[in-house]
Amino acid sequence: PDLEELVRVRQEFEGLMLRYKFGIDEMMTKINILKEEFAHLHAYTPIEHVESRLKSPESILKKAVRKGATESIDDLAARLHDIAGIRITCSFISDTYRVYEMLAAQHDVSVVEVRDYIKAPKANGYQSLHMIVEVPVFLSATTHLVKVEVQIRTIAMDFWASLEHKIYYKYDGAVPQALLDKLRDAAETASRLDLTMEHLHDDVLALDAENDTFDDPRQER
Ligand code: 0O2
Repeated sequence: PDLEELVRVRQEFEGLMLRYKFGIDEMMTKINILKEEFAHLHAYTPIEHVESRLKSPESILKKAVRKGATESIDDLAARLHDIAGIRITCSFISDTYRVYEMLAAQHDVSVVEVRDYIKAPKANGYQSLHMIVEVPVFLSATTHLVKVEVQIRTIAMDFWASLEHKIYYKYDGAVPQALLDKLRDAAETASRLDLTMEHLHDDVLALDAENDTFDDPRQER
């Protein structure tokens, strides 16, 4: 391609990345509003921690090549759903679904796809609730529906996923079987811990309901 073409493609790509950043900004505002409202209304928030990331151009290109989405920038945007990513960490499994429902219910958020790796964990043990949403971004002259991947998981699932991710990259995908087996075991341990914590939390709520002391938003359902 000639220089003019390169400049044009670069500008188009930068525009695309900016729209994804705005998509993240819109979703982060929504999530932070929910978090703050919970803190204001209740003694308890289902959202522990939120982080966001814009996929790097290098990772976008790698994934685009892997998926064969290299025709055009529009092709890339249509086929890669996780250029804009948000990760929400919750204390309990029930909270992950609660947060999912609160986001899905917003009028300007449309859920494009859901992958429930909590109900059906991946073969390696990975657990998380993924939703791809489309959110409108209003620019000076145009409006864009921007896709954002929201991953919702518990603290235990997040702990497991971040270590697995590091190990995966350290071995460039070729992780020794012994480590894969240990990771699977660790995923089961994390899953058991989640269930134990959920039951414990339910017990505390039940006791508090008897004493009428704890303000539990889940009881409003
Ligand atoms: P990174 O480095 O986080 O950006 P597809 O092949 O398109 O059908 P895709 O796009 O991989 O599926 O979607 P999926 O399965 O919903 O996974 C998207 C993201 O979820 C990944 O992005 C990871 O962030 C996370 N993820 C999925 N599987 C695993 C896993 O086994 N371990 C960990 N640690 N994270 C996982 P990227 O682009 O792969 O990675």
